[in-house]
Amino acid sequence: MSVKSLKSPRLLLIYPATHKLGWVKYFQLPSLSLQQVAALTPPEWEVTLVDESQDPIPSGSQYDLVGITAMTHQATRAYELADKFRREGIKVIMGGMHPTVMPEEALAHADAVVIGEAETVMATLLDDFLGGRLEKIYRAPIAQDDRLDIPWSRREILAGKRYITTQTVQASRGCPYDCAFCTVTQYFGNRFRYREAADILAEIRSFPKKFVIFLDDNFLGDPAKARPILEGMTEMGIRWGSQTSLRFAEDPALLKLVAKSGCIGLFVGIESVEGSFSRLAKTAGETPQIELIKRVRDAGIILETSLIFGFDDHDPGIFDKTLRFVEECSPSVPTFNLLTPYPGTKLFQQYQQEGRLLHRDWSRYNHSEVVFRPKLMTPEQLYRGWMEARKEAYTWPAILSRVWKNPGRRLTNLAYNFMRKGPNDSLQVSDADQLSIYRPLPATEHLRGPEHAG
Ligand code: B12
Repeated sequence: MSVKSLKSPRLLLIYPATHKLGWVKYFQLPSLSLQQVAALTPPEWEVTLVDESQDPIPSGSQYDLVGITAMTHQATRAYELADKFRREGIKVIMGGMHPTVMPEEALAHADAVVIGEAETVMATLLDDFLGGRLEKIYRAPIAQDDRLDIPWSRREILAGKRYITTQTVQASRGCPYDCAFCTVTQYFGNRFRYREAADILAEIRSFPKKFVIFLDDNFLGDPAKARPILEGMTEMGIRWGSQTSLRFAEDPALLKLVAKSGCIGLFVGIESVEGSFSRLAKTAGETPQIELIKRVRDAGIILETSLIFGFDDHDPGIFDKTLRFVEECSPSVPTFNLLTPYPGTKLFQQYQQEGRLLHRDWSRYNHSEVVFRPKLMTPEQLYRGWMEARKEAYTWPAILSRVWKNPGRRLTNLAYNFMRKGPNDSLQVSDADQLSIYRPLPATEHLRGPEHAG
């Protein structure tokens, strides 16, 4: 059926929620993915955003087309929602990281799937929909150049919702490092692609407050490209935060510029303190990580370091070694995650081939449950070690010692640590039992492969 005759077609975009959030729902960031999809939608469309953590799911009758985004842990809920709208006779399109790596699975619930970045395919998809010739797959080519040309995201679709801030932008996509546990290189290309500095600075200048969060994987990954953005922000008196790899701190002049440009916080993936995952291309440089962490900390920047437990060369000694590492370099906020082999990664492929995946319940691929059989530990040892490490890193003496060693922003540091302490303290082994992390998978489940997009 063609819907070309409709006056103003209506697109509903949904960010699925995996569980109910209390007051913290107002301390989240809005989905940039969907703001970007909205920006790619021609102006004749009426676009509505539903963030399920804040909004009820509406009836499909008010819309012509529904678009749903999904990371892996959101996929189960995304499929439930897609099924609901299709039962109401509304066509559903899906995109984002999970449908990108599992398009065949997503197509069991959606009429069309966007594989990869929507910028090059969204207009065609919507035109096809209006013309009644929607195809099943819209595959974006994997970008080969080092330029990123994307429209500014549409923030007005967030009206009426509350977030910690809506002032988020993305300066770059792509990554040359291709880590085994990450999908970014395969789907966003093996180069850092940056937007023009002038375009980013103009977008930041349009914000009412002098504050921005960059939702990049590695904002400082290419210092030559990041420098003009940093210089621009220095002149504008902006305060900002982002995710990056630590390597930038090898260059004292760059670290100085980062601090001077208004950086208040950085999130870095350390991943592992020993073994092969401590020497990843993205982190390995001349200077040991411990030294780089101290440098960033001493520059007065709040540093959140993410550490992962469960790699194949991790034995039960890894928990203590990691805690000693954290004690020595005292990053502002240490975060500990359970290794999660996401579909579409080399790790997922390996564990699947080795029959080590415990299940494919995507809602439990969330960094807080053991979903695979580790090599040098039992799943239970991994879960308990992770839980105990989180508690130990957030005892009051550990927190106060960290805050004391961080010269800048002591009160903010204390507040962050306090916010993390509660959830860490409340973890219990019974959670693991309740989540039945040790339930074995029927053998056939191991044989099904991820539907690769590449
Ligand atoms: C910013 C970010 C966050 C923010 C999210 C803020 C928010 N509310 O969205 C924060 C810090 C909160 C976060 C948290 C988590 N994140 Co995160 N995050 C990212 C990051 C760095 C960028 C995502 C982004 O906004 N990109 C900008 C947009 C514009 O790009 P995009 O999402 O790819 O969308 C484009 C296309 O995919 C497509 N598209 C997307 N959705 C849709 C929908 C439709 C209908 C269509 C047509 C197209 C389409 O069009 C867009 C434009 O091209 C990515 C890495 C990456 N490069 O993707 C990881 C990433 C998405 N995160 C990841 C993970 C694992 C998490 C956590 C689970 C981690 C944890 N320890 O808990 C949590 C989950 C939090 C939650 N809300 O449930 C993984 C997901 C892996 C997977 N297979 O699911 C990624 C890929 C990181 C990685 N390297 O593996 N994350």
